[in-house]
Amino acid sequence: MKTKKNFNAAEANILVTGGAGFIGSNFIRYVLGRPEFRGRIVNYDKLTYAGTLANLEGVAAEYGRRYSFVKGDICDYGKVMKVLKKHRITAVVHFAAESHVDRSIFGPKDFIETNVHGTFSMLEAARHFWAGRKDVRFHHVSTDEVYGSLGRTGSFSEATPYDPRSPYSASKASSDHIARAYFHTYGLPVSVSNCSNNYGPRHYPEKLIPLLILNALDGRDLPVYGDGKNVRDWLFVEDHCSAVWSILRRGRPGETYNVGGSCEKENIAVVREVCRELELVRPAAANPALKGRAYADLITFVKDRPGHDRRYAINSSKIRRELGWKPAHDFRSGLKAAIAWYLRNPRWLAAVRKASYSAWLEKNYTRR
Ligand code: NAD
Ligand code: TDX
Repeated sequence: MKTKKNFNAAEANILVTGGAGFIGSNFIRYVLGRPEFRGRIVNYDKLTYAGTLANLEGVAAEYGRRYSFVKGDICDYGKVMKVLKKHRITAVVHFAAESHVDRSIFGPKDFIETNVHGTFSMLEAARHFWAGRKDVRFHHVSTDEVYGSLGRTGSFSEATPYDPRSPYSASKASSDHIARAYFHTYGLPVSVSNCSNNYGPRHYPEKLIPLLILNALDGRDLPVYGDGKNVRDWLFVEDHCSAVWSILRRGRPGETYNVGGSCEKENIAVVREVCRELELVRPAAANPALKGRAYADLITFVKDRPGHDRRYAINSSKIRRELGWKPAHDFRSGLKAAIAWYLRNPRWLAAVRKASYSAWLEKNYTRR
């Protein structure tokens, strides 16, 4: 009798979409660095404003033919199909997305295009290329924002009904539903993860934590939306990478796993912690850009984000119980590591500063 081969992540040829972005690039480094991983990784990325090959500096030199990069759009079915065939891909880890909520408010079209149509196109390509094989895997990476906004208590479980509020979260919710439909309808071995807010190295500085670090070092305002009491549940990016890797290794197709660090914080508390840590490692008194002010003096309350979700909190007991995953960092150690990384990487900073993220924000957010 012919035995059915099971999917083996350690031997897989993995196509990582969005691998030049924040989490994708950390994931590629994480997996290539795992001693049990003997496969190859192909990074497929369009290199939008959020993607840069600077995030993969040194990877090709270290891993040779086990890592390659292809520039392409996930909406380009023909190109994706060619890459799947050429590299005999056995797993897709789908990170590519438009990821910034504020940008989705000011220009939702790209979010529908990439997050909805692009995910659909990736699923179609995988379905046709794998043609019913079960020893393969499509992992779709998503967000806790699909569940909507919480009140003072409670947390999101995998059973929480979807209630997205921003064009970003609505586009991710839509892509999650399509991904799950491909499992139920076509038997494509799809898994999904919904993760809370990440932070850490290579985070594009339009997002809160890297924006605070870079603005503070430059002596610029630290913009806090609304009353600063919105709550996010923070997870160090490497812990998200280890969660996705444990889903690939031991997770079941058809399942959804919530991922989070049980680390809820009001935004204003995050801002203060960033200022405190910076005062320790790069005191404002010795930073000429501060002109005698403390970092905390830069805190500026600005107009709120429209439809700003009040609170997110993730219940990640399923992945902890079933797959034995747990985060390795708490917020203090993670924030220290993140700040240290930004201070050690001035070339990376110079490259992203050119993208003038602050000008974009200032154009779209006026002060109160
Ligand atoms: P990011 O914006 O830093 O990176 C996105 C990457 O996707 C970039 O390299 C970009 O060039 C690429 N990309 C965008 N459109 C593309 C297209 N049409 N074709 C090919 N490549 C394209 O995003 P991130 O923060 O690394 O997020 C990655 C994924 O994780 C997203 O799906 C996001 O929804 C999800 N997620 C993010 C967080 C977070 O806190 N950042 C939390 C939970 C889930
Ligand atoms: O300048 C700012 N001031 C501010 O108060 C920025 C950029 C943000 N904020 C607030 C808004 C949020 O409450 O800080 C919180 C975090 O904001 P972002 O960093 O923009 O993240 P968020 O909107 O929570 O979404 C992030 O986490 C979930 C990622 O961008 C998403 O891709 C992910 O799905």
